[in-house]
Amino acid sequence: MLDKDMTGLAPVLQLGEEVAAALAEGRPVVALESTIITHGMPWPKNVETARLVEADIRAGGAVPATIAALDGKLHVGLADGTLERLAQAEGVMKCSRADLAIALATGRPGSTTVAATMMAAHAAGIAVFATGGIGGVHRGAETSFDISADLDELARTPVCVVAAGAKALLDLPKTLEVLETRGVPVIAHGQDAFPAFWSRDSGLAAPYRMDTADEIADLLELRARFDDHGGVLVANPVPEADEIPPSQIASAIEQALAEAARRGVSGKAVTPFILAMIYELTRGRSLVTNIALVRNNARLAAAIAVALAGQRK
Ligand code: PSU
Ligand code: MN
Repeated sequence: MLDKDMTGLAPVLQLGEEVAAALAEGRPVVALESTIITHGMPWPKNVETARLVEADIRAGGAVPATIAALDGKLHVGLADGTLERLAQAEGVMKCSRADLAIALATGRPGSTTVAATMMAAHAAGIAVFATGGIGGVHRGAETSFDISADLDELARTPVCVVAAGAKALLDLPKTLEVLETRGVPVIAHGQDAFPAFWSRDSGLAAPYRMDTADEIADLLELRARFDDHGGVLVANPVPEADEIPPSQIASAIEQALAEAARRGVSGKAVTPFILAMIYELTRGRSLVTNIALVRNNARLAAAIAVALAGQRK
């Protein structure tokens, strides 16, 4: 058994100065993940995007808090030089719930997935988090059992995740089923359909729709009154000008999935492998769309964080 004094995260949490000040004063903060930087995009677009996303959050009136495990500390808010080193580093651990404490205990550099970013954000007192897409139920999960830990984290950790839905390389109907079973409200922003990352419409209806950041903030405020309430998924469609219609991305997805299966790619390596292959197959177009949708999510997350901070005054 651990001594009770050993159980708090405070000794390993390292808040950036700006983040610490904003949290202390009740000003809006938006958490950002780092797996998208280390495993989701190629250098140097990854660091360029991370900087643009941080700037978008600032322009929206909130403070960005990019999260990563470095030198045994859980950093919440990275200095620009640290962000750049992380973006170029080799051998960074992709940390989901199972891995985060291992990275911290061993001192290895670790980037955080949606699941681990939610854990860190909650520990730091941050209620809103922007990312690209969440992990979900993989196609063939009925035999592989490959279901992202992001879904369980959404069920248990009270953080609002703003994402462009989930990728069509996942099994989206099963992903929505699991979210419902685990009690996660899924809200499409500004449309009825659940978005599919590069495409605005997955062909599936989202369970709920809300059109403004204020409405979403009201929901978060009310939900927080229940004990053991978990997270909320806000599914924000990619802007029309940047979308890749389903018909144009489908063959790249099929080819990437087939190649992953042929090479026996499994576990944590699946999502990064498929993303990199789709980037090649679309000759970079998937990345342009990915950048646009993350920035769009950052703007909405900032607006939600601002509305939430206004309510709590
Ligand atoms: N989707 C993306 N880009 C990403 C990821 C998902 O478009 O970089 C990352 C996120 O960090 C997400 C993780 O939490 O992949 C899910 O991985 P897994 O399926 O292994 O849980
Ligand atoms: Mn998986």
